Amino acid sequence: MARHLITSALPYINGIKHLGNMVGSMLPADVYSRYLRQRGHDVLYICATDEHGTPAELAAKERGLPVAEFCAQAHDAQKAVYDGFELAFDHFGRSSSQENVEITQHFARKLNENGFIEERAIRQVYSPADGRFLPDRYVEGTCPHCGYDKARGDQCENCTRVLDPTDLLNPRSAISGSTELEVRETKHLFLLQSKLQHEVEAWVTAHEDQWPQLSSSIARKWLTEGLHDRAITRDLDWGVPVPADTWPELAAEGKVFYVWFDAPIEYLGSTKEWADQDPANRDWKSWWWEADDTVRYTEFMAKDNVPFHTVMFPATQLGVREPWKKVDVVKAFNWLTYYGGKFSTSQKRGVFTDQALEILPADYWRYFLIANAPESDDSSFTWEHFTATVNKDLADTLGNFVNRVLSFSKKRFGEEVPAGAEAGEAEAKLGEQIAGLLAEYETQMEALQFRKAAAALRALWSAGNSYLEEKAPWLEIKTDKDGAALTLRTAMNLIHLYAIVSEPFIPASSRAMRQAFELADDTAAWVSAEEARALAFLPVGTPFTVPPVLFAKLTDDDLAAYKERFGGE
Ligand code: B3M
Ligand code: ZN
Repeated sequence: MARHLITSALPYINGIKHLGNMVGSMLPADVYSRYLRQRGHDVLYICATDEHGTPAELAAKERGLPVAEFCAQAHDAQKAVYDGFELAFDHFGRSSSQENVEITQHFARKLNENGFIEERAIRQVYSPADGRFLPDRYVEGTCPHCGYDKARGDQCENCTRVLDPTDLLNPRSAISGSTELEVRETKHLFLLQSKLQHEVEAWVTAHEDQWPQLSSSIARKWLTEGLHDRAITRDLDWGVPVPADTWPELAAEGKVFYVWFDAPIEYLGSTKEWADQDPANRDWKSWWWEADDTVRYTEFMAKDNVPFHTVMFPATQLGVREPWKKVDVVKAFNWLTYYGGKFSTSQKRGVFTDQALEILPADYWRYFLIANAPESDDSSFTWEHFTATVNKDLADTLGNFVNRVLSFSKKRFGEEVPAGAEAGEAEAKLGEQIAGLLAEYETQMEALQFRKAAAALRALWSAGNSYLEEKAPWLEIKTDKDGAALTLRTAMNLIHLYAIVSEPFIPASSRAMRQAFELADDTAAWVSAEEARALAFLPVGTPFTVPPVLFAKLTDDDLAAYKERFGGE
């Protein structure tokens, strides 16, 4: 038994996430956590909403809410969707928590003591009408190169040239539209990442052989470009305040830390939030303090977050000079596209997680998304592919098997696992095959190869279908009643096996399969290869009930309706 710390990149607070966000960080982490728990490991699965930064402030403003209130509501709204997806977090926290404030401030103080923070004066656009400094992208104006009149202070969307806010002609505030802008000098804290370059490089070198290639190649690219010193404070009303004991002047000016400084620290913060709910029994530091390093830490995220997790946050952790646990494995994902184009929150293109659950239960999505996870490359969501996969794998291969076996057996032998003949050659062959596929599933899951693990699961389901077709108990029963009973009993044992091994992917359907049988010991604990080979989990005479159809078959009308609602092509 090992201790596994698992985190998903923290979903940003400004809105409900789309399916691409789900498959790129939270869902695979949940699948992996569930698998490890079933295998008896001590798992802590942590996530949280990432709540600071300008987009949160602007989203709150758009809704006419104070930002704290907006974030509280938006957190609950996201949490409700994740509950609907059955993401089994040990804790889903908030980066605005007091716990995160304290740990973030502690990190900053330590970095400062160790000579990795410096105060520097910079010149920034100030908007008196808004009463605030404007981040580059919130200054708009006319591009000096192409004349486009909605160019942003960081870049012109029309000619793609990179800009400085002061380059813009007729600049105005993107927030209020005010044109009365000034350039003011202001002080900020800089994290001297350049001083940590070599240490980070050595750390990456020592760890990257455990990472998938996607993660290490991104880390390498960033290291080659070199680590630059970065401003880690902002002039915002909302964020982790700069601690007054260390920087009284900046604190008095109301400076807060930059969102990417405090967000990864919330992995620790959220763990402390979890512990603070039951301090007598939970020790957050035992998961994060490396002194007694028995924890294996796996992070899940989309590829755009990799630089922050493989280079920037490790630099912060190294600079703190305290033995905080660093990541062991960084599992990164490519993009899920919507018909080959980008899923986009701002353009409302694609399928959002709340809408997905309005259409179909979580298991349909969980299975489809993991079976098509953008692991080695981007992968494309289309309604055609989705409905075809649901129909073939879930409705036909799995759902139909369960229903056919249990209904037929009930009709011919009553509502108990039938006795019948002893297992013979066909069952021995099936057992071998099942044991082999189970081993393949385990290998892929442990290697974090989710598509391949899903393929092994699908192969387990198919093996049951082939066995059933081969033995054809509906014919067998005419000549060999005991043989038909054996076939059905074996198939029922497969259903129980499916209930166990499908649990990480489709937890609700797995419960339904498990609860079809009235077993004294109703746990989802994993099965060994020998148990899989024997296919004899269910004592003869175990009562069962036929569960309702596990997966509805999706029709052409359904497909047309989805495409009509969400757009396709
Ligand atoms: N919130 C992901 C994003 O918004 C970002 C992840 C933080 S993980 C510490 O793209
Ligand atoms: Zn331009």
